[in-house]
Amino acid sequence: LVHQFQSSSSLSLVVDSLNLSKQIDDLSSFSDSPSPSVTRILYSDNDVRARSFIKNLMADAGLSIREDSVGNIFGRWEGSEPDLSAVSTGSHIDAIPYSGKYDGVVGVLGAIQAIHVLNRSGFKPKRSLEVIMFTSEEPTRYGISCLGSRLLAGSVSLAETLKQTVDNHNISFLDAAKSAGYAKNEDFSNVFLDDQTYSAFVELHIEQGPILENEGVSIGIVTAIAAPASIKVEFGGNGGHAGAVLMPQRNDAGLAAAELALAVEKHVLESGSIDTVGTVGILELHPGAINSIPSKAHVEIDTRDIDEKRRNNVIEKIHESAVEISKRRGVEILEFKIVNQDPPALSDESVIKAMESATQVLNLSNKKMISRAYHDSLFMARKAAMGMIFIPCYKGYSHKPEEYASPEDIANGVKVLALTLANLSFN
Ligand code: HGY
Ligand code: MN
Ligand code: MN
Ligand code: MN
Repeated sequence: LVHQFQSSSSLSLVVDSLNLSKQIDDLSSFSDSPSPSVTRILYSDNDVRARSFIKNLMADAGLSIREDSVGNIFGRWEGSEPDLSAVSTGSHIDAIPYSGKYDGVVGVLGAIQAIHVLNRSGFKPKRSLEVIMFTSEEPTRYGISCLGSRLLAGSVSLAETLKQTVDNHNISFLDAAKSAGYAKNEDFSNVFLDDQTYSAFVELHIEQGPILENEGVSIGIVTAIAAPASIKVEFGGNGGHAGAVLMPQRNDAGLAAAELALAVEKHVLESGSIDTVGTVGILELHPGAINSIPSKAHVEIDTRDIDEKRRNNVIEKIHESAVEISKRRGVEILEFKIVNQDPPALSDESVIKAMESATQVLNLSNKKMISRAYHDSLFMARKAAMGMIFIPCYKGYSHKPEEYASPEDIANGVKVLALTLANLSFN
């Protein structure tokens, strides 16, 4: 049948766009913030509701479901040769505070829809097909990005640290996972995938950038995913009364943090490449009173680059600046922790070819591009031949309520995914 796909575009791949849009809207209603924003945090009540919503849709698509001990959810369509490594696809449904309803979701609901599309067309897989909903791609609750896929990729250090991890309400990962029905087995190394599980992994995702829309291109074929890193810094000073302590006596932790934020920008701009980015997305002052000199400042830094060495160089410089600022201001560095410093990932040639041929059969314009956002694909690339399919999103907006992808663009992405899965299932 795949050859039929290849040869004639007459074979109609029917995407139920109406239903898919309704599912995207229904899923967005499981949120801790008011519509049109979405906030869905790991193991929260709304996350648990959203998980059962996804499991129902997987069951409805005839997939057999299993969950691992951190809540990665797998929906499997057994192929005619079930002992072969399977072809997998998927993404995440957790949403950072006040974000949108398409980031990640398009790659989970779109993957389930791709299974329906293949079913409707009479396709029968040779290699089994597996849809994965990854637990906690966003770092929101525990500061760990791609927690589920990082574990699947075999991170021994993460399997250990999860047992001591607590969120900033002092709720442990273990307690939160148990409250959502997971972590019955606290040995998280049982989550690790063995190398034969998957032959390929393909993720459908909105671009989270403006290129495809600006250039009027329907499909992005991702060739590489940028190298993300995150750093936590805590400054400590004496604090004190905002009126009584004269300026020469101060060691203001807040000003140290402010200087470090500007230093991040300086080092990133000095890297010599537009591909280096840096963000201070969290800057908290303690005690957070207008008339109290900050005695503590908590800074979280996100820095990325498609060139790992250049990114690591920026991290070095940020550390040097933190030390220089703390000495000059007489402020203590209570913590300087590199939370993650990940290498970039390259898409596999065979998967790129499968995606390209799918766009040709479907007569869709496409372009090769890198992903500046990270994704679960960054870690699945360590366990399978990886590829990503991007669709345009409105003005490139993401991680904010105005995030939007049209039903037509989503349907194009679903069809390219369906054909790519069909192709990979037979090679
Ligand atoms: O931050 C990221 O790149 C991803 O969207 N979580
Ligand atoms: Mn995101
Ligand atoms: Mn995402
Ligand atoms: Mn991502």
